[in-house]
Amino acid sequence: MHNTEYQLSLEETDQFRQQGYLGPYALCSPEEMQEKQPEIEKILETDAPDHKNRVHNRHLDFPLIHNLATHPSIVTRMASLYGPDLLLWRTNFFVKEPGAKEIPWHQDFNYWPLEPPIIISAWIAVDSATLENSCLQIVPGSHKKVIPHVKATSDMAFGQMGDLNYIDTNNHVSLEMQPGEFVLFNERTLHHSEANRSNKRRIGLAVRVILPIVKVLNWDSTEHHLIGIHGEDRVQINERS
Ligand SMILES: O=C(O)CCC(=O)C(=O)O
Repeated sequence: MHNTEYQLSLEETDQFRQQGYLGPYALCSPEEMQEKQPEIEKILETDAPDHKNRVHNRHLDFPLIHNLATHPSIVTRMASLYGPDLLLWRTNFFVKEPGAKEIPWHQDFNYWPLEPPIIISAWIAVDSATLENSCLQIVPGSHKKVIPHVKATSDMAFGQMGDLNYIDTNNHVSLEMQPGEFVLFNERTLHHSEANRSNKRRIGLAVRVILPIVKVLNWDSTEHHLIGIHGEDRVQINERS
């Protein structure tokens, strides 16, 4: 059973429906996350068994990452929003060293092999994330509209970006976070981060969770699999033979 202390209020679930995001909330204290940073740095220096990219799916080989991704502070809140049955699909680190490029405005559903593309993400600050070192920024309410995505310009960190002709970022919110804090957002919430113009590294860990009705069309590797993190999978459409 997950701790009821993390269950969301009606006001919070309503905010998520209206704004497409919630938080920041604390997963652990800044000091506790700072204690974990050296191990996280080591993990990022080792090859991932399941995938050629070191920043992907390290919850599969490191309990520390699994425990962060499945912390009751995250999972109980996700269950308040999406119901009891939740599957962990992916994790990935966003490491932005000084000088790192802008991550363009985008909606996550555009990139992912999921049908239907229903995903709730938690983005956990490993380092402190401030305006100075390119914290996550989102547009409240943007999840109500699907934005076409086009080829990104060469100054961007992604190959595709939301078409700026359809995007109004005037009311964007900067999600500054202490280490150990996280936010929740959904697959259509427009978000981005500026180029890191500071001399401070900024690492975040994104946790992607799906519902059992979501079919995974493409796996990262043969070892990649879903992990039940709350409730049960009554549908089993992703059982791999
Ligand atoms: O870490 C960032 O700057 C971007 C994160 C992001 O795009 C995501 O979590 O989907």
